Amino acid sequence: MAKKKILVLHGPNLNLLGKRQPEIYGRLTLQQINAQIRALAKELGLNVEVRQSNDEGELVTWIQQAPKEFGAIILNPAAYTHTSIALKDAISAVEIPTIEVHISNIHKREEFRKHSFVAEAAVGQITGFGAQSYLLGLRAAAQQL
Ligand code: CA2
Repeated sequence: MAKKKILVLHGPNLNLLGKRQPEIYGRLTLQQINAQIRALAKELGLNVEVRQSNDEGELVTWIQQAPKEFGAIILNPAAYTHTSIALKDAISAVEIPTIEVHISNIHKREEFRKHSFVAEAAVGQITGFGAQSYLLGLRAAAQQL
């Protein structure tokens, strides 16, 4: 039977949510977003584990290890979206689906944010719906299990 557990990964600086730049990222803290993710997961009958790291290598390791325990990954790679071939390669190397999410619409911002290395390996990208992006990502991940 497919594993029902989903791993949600938040990348660098997302621990600062709610404290700075609310006009771009909203007023919810990471803890509040995580509470919304857990509430929806409960409603959908899914198990979720949520982690945040500022460290690219740690995110790579978590992605590599994910198939042992999880059926899908929801990833907001934050600034590593635009720089990290290591994350792209890790996502390509694991046999479970990864859904890329962003709070802001990366295509409506600075030029450098328009390219995502992660998108080249992810199943799809959800961008620009605020904290709802994670909830849409969870529904998409549920379909992938
Ligand atoms: O919109 C998103 O979710 C991003 O992944 C957020 C990243 C950004 O580099 C991506 O281009 C788009 C930035 C996360 C940093 O979040 C902060 C939150 C509050 C204060 C400062 C940074």
